[in-house]
Amino acid sequence: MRDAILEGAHRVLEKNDIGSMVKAGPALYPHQWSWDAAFVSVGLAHRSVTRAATEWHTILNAQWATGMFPHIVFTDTPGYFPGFDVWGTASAGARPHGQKTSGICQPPVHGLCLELVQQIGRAAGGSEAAAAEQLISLALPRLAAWHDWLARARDRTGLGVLEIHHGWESGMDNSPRFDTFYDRIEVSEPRSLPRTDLMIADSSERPTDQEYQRYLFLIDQMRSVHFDDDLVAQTVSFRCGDIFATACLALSADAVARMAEDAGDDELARTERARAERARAAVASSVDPVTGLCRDYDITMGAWVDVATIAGFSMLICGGDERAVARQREILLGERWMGHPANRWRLPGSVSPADPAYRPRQYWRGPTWPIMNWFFAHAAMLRGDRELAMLLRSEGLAQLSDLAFGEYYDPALGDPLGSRDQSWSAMAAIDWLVSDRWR
Ligand code: 2M8
Repeated sequence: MRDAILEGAHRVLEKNDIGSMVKAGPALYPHQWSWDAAFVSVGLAHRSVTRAATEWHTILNAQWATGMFPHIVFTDTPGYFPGFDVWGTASAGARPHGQKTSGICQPPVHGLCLELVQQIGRAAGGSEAAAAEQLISLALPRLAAWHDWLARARDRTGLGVLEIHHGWESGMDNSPRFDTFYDRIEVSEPRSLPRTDLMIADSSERPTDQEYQRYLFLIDQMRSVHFDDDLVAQTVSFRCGDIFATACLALSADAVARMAEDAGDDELARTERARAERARAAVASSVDPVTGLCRDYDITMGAWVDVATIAGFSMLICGGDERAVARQREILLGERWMGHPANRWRLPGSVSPADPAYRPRQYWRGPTWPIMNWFFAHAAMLRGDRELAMLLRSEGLAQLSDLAFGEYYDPALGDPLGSRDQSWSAMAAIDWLVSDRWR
């Protein structure tokens, strides 16, 4: 089975590869998404660090003058809504000339993924190692600029929690995390919605039209101020302190600090270490003493948001206070989450099957996401929790043995949902099967 999964996973990346980028999904997502691309570069590096570097060049070339990595870099392939024209970033002064991008960002997993590419290159040696070193020297200052931008534009509350302005910036688009934020948005003039996604995926597995109306409303607000950071923060109706993105930043800043130290840039290493500490402290301060889970922050209302989703386990991503980590681990392995009797595999869903909000087939409202399984496994390994890491790996590989490389899966029935041959699901399989970290 191992060989079949590995072969199938490499085939997915080859099939989705259009030269300058690997499409996030073959039909549903015909462009480069920011955090998908960072993850996917790890899978690519296992075959060719040079090809992984090309993926990074596409990410880096699209970086805005402000330092932001935009969430989508568009190809000319039609068939994705909302496309480049809907975004209206043509009028955004910070967008690099000639690059078609969206105007928002995604979770900062870039540093942690780049470090894995470096490790893969070094282990391979020869020209692969040289390609990795060349990439690192090009990318390090750009990652520093990206983190500087997050600190400047997205850390405005004083809490150290990264602020997002759209559910799409979280990567967990329609998660119940954001229901109270979206419920406050009244769309007075609904737009026509050419939902290209529904031509490919089952509508019951995707966000609703009402949700899309609100997604577009927020884009319009940002577009009206030409995606200027300060004006967006004053204008936009959605201001959420995203705890999961903050945990991602802690891991990425750690990784950038290590790469900087290795490159002899002590000043950058110091800056990034302080950044990681600030992010980690913010994640720890979000823990609800009653539930033990991390919480997002509602910036408009000035309150923590108590909704239990996979993002609540952010301490298991970034580590920190040992008691809080141990408690989250116990809850995650317990019968409301991975150990729920209805689960086909011992894997965490996006929402607990025991929660009334649980929808087993609807996108970020219940399904299990292979990329999340990989990410939690990787983070557990970094924290030295080999037992959890290896459990997530073996259950995650069992899930992917259907060779569908689903974007997400029904936790109980186990069938693949959304897009098939999703690039980041293939990447998870490749890394689990090939990397020495998992031996
Ligand atoms: C999903 O998001 C896009 C919008 O950005 C969509 O639904 O059209 C999310 O799962 C996101 O996390 C992911 O990066 C993207 C591409 O895989 O798809």
